[in-house]
Amino acid sequence: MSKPQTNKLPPGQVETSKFPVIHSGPVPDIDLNTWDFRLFGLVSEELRLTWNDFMELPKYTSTSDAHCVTTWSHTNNEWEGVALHTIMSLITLAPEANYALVHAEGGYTTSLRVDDLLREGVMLAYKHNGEVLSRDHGFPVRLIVPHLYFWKSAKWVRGIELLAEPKLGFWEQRGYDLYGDPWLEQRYRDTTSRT
Ligand SMILES: Nc1nc2c(c(=O)[nH]1)N[C@H]1C(S)=C(S)[C@@H](COP(=O)(O)O)O[C@H]1N2
Ligand SMILES: [Mo]
Repeated sequence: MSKPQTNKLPPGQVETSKFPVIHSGPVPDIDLNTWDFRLFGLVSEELRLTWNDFMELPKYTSTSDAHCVTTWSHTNNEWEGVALHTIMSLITLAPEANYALVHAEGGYTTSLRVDDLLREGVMLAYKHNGEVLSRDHGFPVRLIVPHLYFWKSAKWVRGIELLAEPKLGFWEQRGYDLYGDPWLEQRYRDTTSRT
């Protein structure tokens, strides 16, 4: 039995049936022959995966809801890709590496904690509802962090930098909350920076 809709959404969110496309800057053109994904910073050895390396990793599927800080939610998204804990298991973190800055095409960044990267449902996704990710939604790969507001789910993701201290990403620098838990409505650090 499915849960009633009313109990499903975090406070202040409204369900939308269409899947909005939101981002700053242009949609990048990606060549899979030159695409790579890197884990760097406070790791014992940097990891670089080519597209072929990435596609050889074990597949992971997870269904989750997306909650944008601007109040729309798009529920029941089936994502297919690679679990982030699979990728993190390929490296050895420095003991002080508790934070991460996610890097995407064109300079978009977002800030996360390493323990949040290892949570259930957190993944690098290349399919949405059975179809290859569209260019607008992040082709070839986007991060999915279902338990935090959707600005953390970087489209066109290219790497993760491991850090000892939190570093603000694109929206966190512009007043969004550092952590962004939708169930606690951690939207903006202060009301004056609301856009
Ligand atoms: N690279 C990149 N990723 C991004 C963004 C962006 O501007 N650039 N915007 C974020 C925000 S604010 C939201 S709500 C979601 C929107 O994802 P969608 O376009 O697939 O709905 O992408 C997130 N990931
Ligand atoms: Mo957003």
